[in-house]
Parts: sequence; C-alpha cells; structure tokens
Amino acid sequence: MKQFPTNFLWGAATSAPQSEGHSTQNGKSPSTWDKWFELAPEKFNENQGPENTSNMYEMYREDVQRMKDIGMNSFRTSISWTRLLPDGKTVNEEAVRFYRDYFSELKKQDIQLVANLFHFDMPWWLMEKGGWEVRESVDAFAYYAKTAFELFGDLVPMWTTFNEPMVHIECGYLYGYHYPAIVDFKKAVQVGYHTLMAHTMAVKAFKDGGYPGKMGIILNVSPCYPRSQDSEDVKAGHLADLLNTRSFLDPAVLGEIPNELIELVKDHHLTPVTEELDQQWIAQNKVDFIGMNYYQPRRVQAPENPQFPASMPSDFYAPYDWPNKKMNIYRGWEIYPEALYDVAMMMKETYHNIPWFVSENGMGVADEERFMDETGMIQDDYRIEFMQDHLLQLHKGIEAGSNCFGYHTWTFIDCWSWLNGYRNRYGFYRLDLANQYERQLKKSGLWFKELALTQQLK
Ligand code: BGP
Repeated sequence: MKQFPTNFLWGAATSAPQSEGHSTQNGKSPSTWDKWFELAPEKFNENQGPENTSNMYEMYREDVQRMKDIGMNSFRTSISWTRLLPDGKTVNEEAVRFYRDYFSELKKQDIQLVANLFHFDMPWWLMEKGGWEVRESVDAFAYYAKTAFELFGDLVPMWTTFNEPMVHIECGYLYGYHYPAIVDFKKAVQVGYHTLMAHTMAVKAFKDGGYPGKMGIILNVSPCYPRSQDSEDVKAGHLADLLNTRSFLDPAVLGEIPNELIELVKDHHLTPVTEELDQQWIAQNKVDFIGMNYYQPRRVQAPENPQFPASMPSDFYAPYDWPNKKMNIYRGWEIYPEALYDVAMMMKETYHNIPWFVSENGMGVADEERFMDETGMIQDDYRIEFMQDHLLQLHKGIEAGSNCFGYHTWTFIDCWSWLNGYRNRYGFYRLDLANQYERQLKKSGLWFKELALTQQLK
C-alpha cells in the first residue's frame, strides 16, 4: 500500500475547446479550430469539428457534481480567449456569466481549479494578422490574461498560461497537424519565442497586479532516452531535451533561456526577432509551479544524414524504435511509467525542487465500446493498470523527495480531440454521442474514487 501526501490533488484535465461546445455561439468568435473546420472539414476524423464537443457549456453544473461523485478535489480546464474577448478587446458579458458560475460551482464543491489561458486555440482575428508569428500576439495575450485575472481572480487558486506550448509550435509550423500547417523551422522558432514572451508577460501582469493564487505553466515532457551511450546518440538525446523540454522549462523556472539553445539557434540561422527588455522580463517573472503532461518517452538516436544548417528538428535527433517497448495497442503510444520517476528526479535535482504536478497522464483507447459490459459500464481495467503503474513511479519519486503535489489524468469525460475527433477515449465517464452527450461512469471512475478518498494506492 502506498500512502500519498495529505492535501494531494486528485483530478483530471480538459480544455475549453475540447469540452465546452457552443463554439460559435453565445458571443464567441471563431478560433483557428472553428475556422479550419469550416474551411476543411475533411481533415477532421469523421468530419467531427469543435461545435459540440462534450457540451459542458450547458452541462457544467451536473458535471461538477460528477467530479465530486468520483472524489476529484481538483480540475483543470481552460478559458476560451475568443469567448471572453471575441474581438480581443471587448468583454463578452455572457462569457463572464458562464465562467463565473462554472468556477463558483467548483469552489462550492471544494474542487481546486487550475485555470489555463491557452490550449491551442488561437483567435482567428489574430491569426489573420499572423498569429504567434507577430509581436502583437504577445501584447494581445497579456491583455487577455490581465482581463481574466481581473474577472475571475477571486475564484481561481491556480493559473497556468499555456498548455504544451511546444505542441502548437511543432504541429502548426513543422508537422502540419494544426493550422496554419506549414513547414518552416525559422517561423517555428519565432512562434516559439513569441509564445515564451506571451507567457512571460502574462506572468508579469499577474505579479504586477498582485492577484491572489499561484501562477504556472503546463509543459509536455517526454524524457529522452538515447539508443546507446555512444557520444553521437547521447548528443542527440541532449539536443532533443534542450529543444523540447528545456526551451520552456528553463526560462519558466530558472528565468533564463539556455545559452546553449541561443547558440544553437544562431549557428543554424534561426535566431528570432527579440526586444531589448525581453531577457530582463524572463529573469524577473518565474513561475510558482509547473504542470507536467506525461504520456510517453522519446527514444532517439543520432540522425543518419544531419543537414547544416538544420531545416527540421530531425536534423538534430532522429526517432529510435526501441525493440523492448510496451505499447498501448489501442492508441499506438509507448507505455513507460518509469519515466515519471525520472521526471520527478529531474524536477528535484535540476529545477530547485519547485512544486510540480502531473497535469496530464492517461490511456487513450479507440473503439472503447468493445469493453462495455451488459450494464453499460466500460470495464477499463487496462486504464486502471496504466494509472496504477504510473502512480507507483510517482510515489517513488515523492518518497525520494520530489515536490509533487498532485495527479491529474486526461481526462474527465471523453472528449473531442483536434484532428482525431472522438476516436481516442480517455475519460472516467464515457460520452455517448448517439444519446445527447449522456455520460456513463466507467470502472476506472470507481477505482479513482477509492484512490482519491483514501489517498492510498493499493
Ligand atoms: C495532449 C493535449 C490534450 C489531448 C491529449 C490526448 O497532448 O494537451 O489536448 O488532446 O494530448 O491526445 P489525443 O486525443 O490525440 O490522443
């Protein structure tokens, strides 16, 4: 039996675009997802766009009760930028009413909210001006952040600026999965830099305003394991970590962009446009905590034909197909719980043991209906085993002194997921699309309730 610390946060995460629905109603203006779906629905799995998702816009009151029913004492969602500020400046009163009521409901039920500001949903009006490619996006984001702090500060104990900033950078500007789906390493670096500055200026607005609560950022962490101890493979692993993890983790926690990264980018003619005071703002605006989304590790090897200057990250490190890996055969991702212990140790040893939590971890399963029993309950023992194995490693890290204060799974109710639509199911509650978004508890929800209420992993 493993006992977790008192006050440990047990919960789940979702995002506004993946859970609210009503994506172009009630005064909300379109994000890139709404617009892209309108322009090219065929890109989306089974032509399913973000209009309805799991309809929490209407069902949040019952859903907060559902959280309570399974012992959750914490929950993350995001605020929709385009719902709150449809034109970037004017507050949508309907959005204020919605979020205040939703967040008050959580507070009433003693469920600690982590409110995130950006989960891949760039406003379309800003995208038309260049999105994260232009400096205007930094000011626009800081303005939005400040507006949110003013309007909801009394209801939000924990804020985060971005969810997985590397994802919108890579997917939008290198790999074609998010709008504008272009391939341009130099633009990707500029977009990354503006994202970092948007984060920094939002933290600055938070500190300057003296708002209550704590401030953090959520990063996707895939610890890198090189193919061998051969120096070229080790170097590939090091560069993958530098580009994917340290690029945001170092400035957010240590207040500086790694010098090595600045030099690397310079050598490869990728240096972004910066402003004079940027470094100073980064140094002065560190976060209070970090959220780590962990699904699978990154296995790398030295690239076969490195190009100079690099035109893609794969010129620095190539993927390596580790033969011993255990797979989630229902989603196609590697399962490697041990990495969570490594993350815990990295936070303790390299990042001053800053408070952190697992902000996403979970097992996606396609066609999950096949595991439904005669009573209608999904018997997701595979998911229970997945969480158990990860929690064991996390517990080991906590025992070794890592300052981890919580565990959120992805996700609470099965939700829509970008180009994948509703294919991969992750929730504690099954979402019945055929039946008016009805929610049905899965076996993992019952298991989680016991865990959260006893704080013990059996
Ligand atoms: C994370 C994102 C989530 C969610 C999750 C599951 O990277 O923060 O938004 O999408 O991954 O991903 P998928 O649905 O593609 O399996």
